[in-house]
Amino acid sequence: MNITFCCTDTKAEPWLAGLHAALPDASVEVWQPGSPQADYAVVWAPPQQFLDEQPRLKALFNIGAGVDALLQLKLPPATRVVRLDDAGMSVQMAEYVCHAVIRHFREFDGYEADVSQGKWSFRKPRSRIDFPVGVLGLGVLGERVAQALRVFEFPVHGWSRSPKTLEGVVCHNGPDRLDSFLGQCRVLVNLLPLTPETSDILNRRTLSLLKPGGYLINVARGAHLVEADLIELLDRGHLAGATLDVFRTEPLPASHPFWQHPGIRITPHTSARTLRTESIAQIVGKIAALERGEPVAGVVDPARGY
Ligand code: NDP
Ligand code: OXD
Repeated sequence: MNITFCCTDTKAEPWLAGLHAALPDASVEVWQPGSPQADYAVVWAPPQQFLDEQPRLKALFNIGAGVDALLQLKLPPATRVVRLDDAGMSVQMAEYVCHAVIRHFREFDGYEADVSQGKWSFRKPRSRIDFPVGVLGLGVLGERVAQALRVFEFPVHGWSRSPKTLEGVVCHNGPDRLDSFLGQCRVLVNLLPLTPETSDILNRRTLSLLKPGGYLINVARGAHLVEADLIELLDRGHLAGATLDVFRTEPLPASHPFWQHPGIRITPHTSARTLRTESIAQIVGKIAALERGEPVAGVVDPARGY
């Protein structure tokens, strides 16, 4: 079996060593223009030339959960695209989102500012009933985040395309229910895939529907958010703040207003990192299943966009 590796911005050697250790009989090589046909590919942001030269792949494993960039390319029609299905990301995402929600709810930024000025002062405790959290997207990551927020007893709502039942989570679904879902939330967490339907979904109109003093946490993709609309709603005082991990342009340009905005906390697309060991184990397990003719989780539907 031949496996080709084509991951931009990723150090190849440890991935090749890990794949080779798990599949000693396979040939595992870094792709170069003109490389021979492979059976499977492990990719992140491959060039179009790679896809054009590898038309007979049985599967293309994306070493991330989001496939929006990959689906912009012309893919070999018969090749399955398989994304990472958790592989250690959901616990990281739950940590990140709970941290952001709790930091805002408990006003830890305010305490930090007070302490830095030598002030010992208390703030009135807030009621979590007044902080319903909505999670856009109840997939692998969104469901884990919703469950983690329940542990802290926040009222939790979720929105997905198809109907869901999750214990302790008020589930809404479909475009007709988006506005009523948003109207019931004060904190909004975005965990949608980026597709033609979800692009720009966080905009002046939708974010205005959040309860006054709303808070946005965007951990999915920068192109979900109309950035100027967020700044306007923060400056108008309808939104109290935002934690953003993803941006339309990454790295965030030095001149971007988000860097200096007092209501915005930023991190450099790090909320849930790809973990090499877990990812290799998942890819190797899926190759074995596909070789046995069995179905695997995480197969992308290009028509749906995720
Ligand atoms: P999944 O595919 O498992 O879940 C996607 C969820 O979004 C599903 O619940 C789906 O609904 C819902 N959804 C999709 N389209 C719509 C729509 N038009 N209307 C309503 N709901 C919709 O994805 P993951 O949870 O694994 O990942 C989500 C995203 O998180 C990734 O696509 C990626 O962009 C981002 N991500 C960001 C990371 C970071 O470090 N910042 C790391 C990893 C991922 P249904 O269940 O009905 O299909
Ligand atoms: C992913 C990401 O999609 O890192 O996995 O954003």
